[in-house]
Amino acid sequence: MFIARTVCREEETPIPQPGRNEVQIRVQSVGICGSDVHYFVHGKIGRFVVNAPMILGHESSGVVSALGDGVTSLKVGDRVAIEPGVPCRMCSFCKGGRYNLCPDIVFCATPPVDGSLRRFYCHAADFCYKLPDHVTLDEGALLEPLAVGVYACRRGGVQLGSNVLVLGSGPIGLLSLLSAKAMGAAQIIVTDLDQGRLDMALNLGAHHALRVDTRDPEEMARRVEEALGCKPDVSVECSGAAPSVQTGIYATKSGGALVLVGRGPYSMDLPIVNAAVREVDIRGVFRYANCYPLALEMIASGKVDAKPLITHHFPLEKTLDAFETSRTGAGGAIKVMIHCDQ
Ligand code: NAD
Ligand code: 572
Ligand code: ZN
Repeated sequence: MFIARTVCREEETPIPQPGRNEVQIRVQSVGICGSDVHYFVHGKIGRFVVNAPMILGHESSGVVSALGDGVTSLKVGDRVAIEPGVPCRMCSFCKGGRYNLCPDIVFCATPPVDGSLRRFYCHAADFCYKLPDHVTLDEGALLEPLAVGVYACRRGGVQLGSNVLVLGSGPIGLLSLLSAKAMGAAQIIVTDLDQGRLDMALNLGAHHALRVDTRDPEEMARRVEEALGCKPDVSVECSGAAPSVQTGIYATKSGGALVLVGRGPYSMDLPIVNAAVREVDIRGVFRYANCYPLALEMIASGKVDAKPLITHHFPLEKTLDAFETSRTGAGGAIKVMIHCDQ
């Protein structure tokens, strides 16, 4: 039997020194992700079990404070966003450009790998992205979940004129919405159980918002079609709830795509024949690859304003309060940001 015995503690550790091709970063902003909260509360996600003390945090930005041997792309003082997964660079997935599928990827705050919720952290220089002066460190941290949204839209083939359904309006659904808008979607409709999250989606530019008040996925799909005036070309599932995935299948236009971002039960009952006979492609999403540059460009150009997602700020010393706020959603919390250098 697994018994979660989670404790949170502040610990003094030696300041890490950068290895070859690494930079040392004075960490500034760290967003709390649902997975951080899940590891904290439950001590595991699927087969990834926290068996030893682990530093959380993978949505981070900071200022370069030292260079390891061989680093020429960055200098001390550069403000950077940190892409948290560093792959092996050698396997067929890495060489084929799908490095998110690298079996040897080292990803921050996925056990047993420590994350970046700390004052100093060392990372591969080529997975750090220099921020232009007008892009804030908070926005730098938001590039991580935005990269998930960008990748989800790419996997779904969102393009100019697409009609898009986003199921679930948490941070990932909202950033998928913003990505789809930036990629030229014509109409975007969102769903959620929570009216506060739907209101946020409407403020961010969703054209329609549907509150899920029935467990009948075919009824939800009918409401989506009625609101849009057609079935969506692309559906991006960002809740992981089985009824929502079912809605995604029924709602998507024949020949369209349903992208599975949300993580729910390992196995679920789905109307798979409905998808098959209407050639609705069901596509998985595992984090992202090659999406930081576009996510940064979207922010730097002003095409995407993700700042309204940040609802709460805490200093590092108040990390426990920050996690509690994120866990409970108190005060309408969406993205909670921790500041490590205040
Ligand atoms: P979140 O829990 O904040 O948001 C999920 C939202 O879905 C909530 O607002 C909730 O009210 C809503 N929801 C729940 N049941 C619903 C239903 N039946 N219909 C519609 N909406 C419903 O989580 P998040 O941080 O936005 O992440 C979303 C999901 O994406 C999580 O499952 C997370 O694990 C997953 N995720 C996956 C990847 C990946 O690589 N595939 C990356 C990041 C996050
Ligand atoms: O930002 C990366 C990220 N990935 C998430 C969730 C939250 N944030 N994923 C869902 C969980 N999986 S996993 O494979 N795993 C625990 C490693 O089940 C990774 C992607
Ligand atoms: Zn995450």
